[in-house]
Amino acid sequence: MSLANNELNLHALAELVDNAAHKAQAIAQLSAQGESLSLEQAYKVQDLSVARRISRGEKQVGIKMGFTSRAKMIQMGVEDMIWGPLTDQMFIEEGGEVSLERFIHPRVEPEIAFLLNKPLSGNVTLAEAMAAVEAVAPALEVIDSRYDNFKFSLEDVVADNCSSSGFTIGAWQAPDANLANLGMVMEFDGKAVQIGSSAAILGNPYRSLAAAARVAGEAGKTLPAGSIVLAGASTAAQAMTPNTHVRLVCEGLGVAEFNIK
Ligand code: OOG
Ligand code: MG
Repeated sequence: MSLANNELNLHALAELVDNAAHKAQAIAQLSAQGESLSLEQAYKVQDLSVARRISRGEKQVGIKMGFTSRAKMIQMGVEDMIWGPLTDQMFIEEGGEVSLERFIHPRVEPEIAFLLNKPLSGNVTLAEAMAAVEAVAPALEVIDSRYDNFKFSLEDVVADNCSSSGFTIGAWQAPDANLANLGMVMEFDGKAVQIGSSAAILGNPYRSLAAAARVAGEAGKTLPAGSIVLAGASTAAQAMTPNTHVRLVCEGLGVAEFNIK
């Protein structure tokens, strides 16, 4: 089946990925099903699937950037930065518990989160991006591709809301720290499983924030004050295992942690 460029098919694909996420049941990659989506169509599917979440009562609380580090691009075999909305349903209380049953084949990755105190949209300088930050925090993101074997094309993963599934945020810090090169160690039960630096995130996580403003602007959107922005993982993601304490220790920013059951 080849994809006709009409709304109806995009709605059907949005329903497909949304149901897969909602029921935690994997589906074949859209590209493997003969659906050749353009990147623009993929973002439209993402938009429509997020609209389904909103209609179920979820609220958008921010956005996440993806593939902002070489480590992630290499792990997943893609070359471009992506982005997608975060909703309140994805929020994992810091130090709380998360059940593997909610997911298909979840992975966790170390991130840095920003909290905005001013709206951001369009082309902004690094200084403007920094001036819009109320607070910064270490964060962990749970990603769970809805596709079989966690395999996808760039368009597939965009349509699947960039694998977004969960996130937890450590204690917010004043944004006065220099974020350009902070050591980031992600531990499972106290043992380091991924080690990196915030420098891996576009050379400086604030660049990811500026990129978030730009892509939001290109999509005709604004990141409102109060938004959370996840800058993207600094290392490869790690498969989640049962009964595990996950902790990110980020130099100068502190920790973010949760328990997998
Ligand atoms: C897509 C999401 C990428 C990141 O931080 O780079 C991402 C995926 O890897 O499944 O969240
Ligand atoms: Mg991520």
